[in-house]
Amino acid sequence: MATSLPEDALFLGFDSSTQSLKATVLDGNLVIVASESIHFDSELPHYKTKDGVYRDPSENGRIVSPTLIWVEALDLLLEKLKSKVDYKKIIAISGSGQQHGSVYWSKNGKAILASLDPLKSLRIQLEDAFSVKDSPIWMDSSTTLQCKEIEAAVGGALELSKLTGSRAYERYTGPQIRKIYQTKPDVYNNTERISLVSSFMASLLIGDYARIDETDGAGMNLMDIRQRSWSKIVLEATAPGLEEKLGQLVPAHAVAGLISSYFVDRFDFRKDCVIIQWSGDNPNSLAGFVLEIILTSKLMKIGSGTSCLTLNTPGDLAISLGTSDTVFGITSEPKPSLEGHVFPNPVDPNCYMVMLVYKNGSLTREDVRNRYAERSWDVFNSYLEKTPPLNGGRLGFYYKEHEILPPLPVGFHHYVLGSIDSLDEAEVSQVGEFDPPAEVRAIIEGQFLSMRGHAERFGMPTPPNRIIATGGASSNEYILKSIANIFGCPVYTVQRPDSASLGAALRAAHGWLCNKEGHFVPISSLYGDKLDKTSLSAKLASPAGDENLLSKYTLLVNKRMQIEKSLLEKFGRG
Ligand code: ADP
Ligand code: XUL
Repeated sequence: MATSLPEDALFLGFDSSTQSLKATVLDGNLVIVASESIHFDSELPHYKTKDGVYRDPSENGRIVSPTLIWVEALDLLLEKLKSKVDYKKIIAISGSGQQHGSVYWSKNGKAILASLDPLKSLRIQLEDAFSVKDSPIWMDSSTTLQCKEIEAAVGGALELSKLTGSRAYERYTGPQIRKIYQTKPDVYNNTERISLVSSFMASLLIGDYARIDETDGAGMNLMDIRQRSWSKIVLEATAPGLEEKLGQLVPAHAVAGLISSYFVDRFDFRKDCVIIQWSGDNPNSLAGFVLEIILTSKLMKIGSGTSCLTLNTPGDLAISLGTSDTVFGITSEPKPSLEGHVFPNPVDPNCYMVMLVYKNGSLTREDVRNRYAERSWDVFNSYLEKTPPLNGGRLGFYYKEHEILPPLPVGFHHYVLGSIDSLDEAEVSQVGEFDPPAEVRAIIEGQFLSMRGHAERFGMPTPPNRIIATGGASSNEYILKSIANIFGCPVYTVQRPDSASLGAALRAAHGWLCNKEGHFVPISSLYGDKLDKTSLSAKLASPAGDENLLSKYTLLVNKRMQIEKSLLEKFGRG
């Protein structure tokens, strides 16, 4: 089908992430024309966040973010972006939010949203709009009790996973809501609506409560993954009267509403600019990933029901190296299990996305860099260069935060293998710290050996056809080289590491097109005859490592998984 995106139109995508709010603007040829960002700690210092969050010292594992920081960042970002972009040309906006985080609207939330004064800032006007000031976010791990209760109520962890796409996870919104209901029942009762970060930001833009989309909604442990509707049994196991507070679900490509008059009057947006449903950050990155696969393979059949870009071997994988590290791919036949997550694919109703998530991503790499590499990525990289692959049998487990996968508490564990020539039989001994260069290699190898081991266990392809890396750390070619060696495939990067706001801009264009046609159209329609014009295709960052090294890493993955098992037996949350 020929594309019908107007040549002179612009599409805006946001990414409300853990550490920043970012924006990417695409033109009608899907070429990036502008980008901008607000870094929370440095540009909104009055909130006193560290890495965009508050770690509560009085409660083990409680991690929240001030809801108003996201509100203030939106005004500020639009002010900054204004000099680069003619807002009158933007015909659709969408966005991405860190997944699982939740916002609790007070009883006057809807009225406040509907009567925003363009002469005043959003922050001043929204100060009384929330029943909970600080939003629980994905880094929180304080709801183990609630997870156990919800799993028990539906017949166990595997049953919950089959129903909702994931077993109960501390950061998931259902357990977080249950905790608020149990510990602060008055606050729960005084909450009119509960939004995800994604639907919250969309609510600001439409001046009304936006619905939750089916993809990000799957990150709550509340949605029936096959029916794509709230599951009565889990709702009941979570909190009373919850369905009313959640509103209805809609597909990610749906229109949330027209832009609110606040933005028309304050920033000069056009009145008919549509807001497409926001979704989670990983699903938005997946939208870019899907288009990348189309671009490379020229496979223009997505959405036909039979040509889902599946995870069958060989397949492509995406790795996002942001605050969290994630690995994800696409499947038509999801098999929810005790590990990993299944979400509806945000740009193809016939497919699903599957994903593994690590909490100890960029911030833990930064911690090792700060302690052993003079706080410098250059020094960190020089250490990676001067240490040999396999690190002389030194293996490290770095959990600066309670980890999601495997579920291990904060702690650092160092091991040395007796020999790297016969890895499968090598003795393992626990040791203290390594020298600084070996520490640097151990964290990088450790993170990606773990990712490979769990990806294989979850049924992801090995070796993958290729990996597309995104997120802040994907700008580091030395890290990408280690990934290519450990996974045994080439690693590609996209033009800009912020794949979530780019994916959101693509989804804005896709949602706009679906709305114009009056029905769902495959995202491949966006490209039509413009395949040669777009600058979005991925570039080779590192070729696959050599076969011999790959087979050694295969043995090392097994060794690491055995050690991990023993750590889980000793310290695991069970
Ligand atoms: P998020 O979207 O989750 O807020 P980003 O994708 O913006 O996060 O990534 C931010 C992270 O990128 C920082 O925490 C930083 O550690 C990491 N990063 C930036 N540059 C480099 C680099 N050269 N090497 C490794 N990591 C980097
Ligand atoms: C996904 C997850 C994180 C957040 C923040 O399940 O918890 O990746 O989306 O990026």
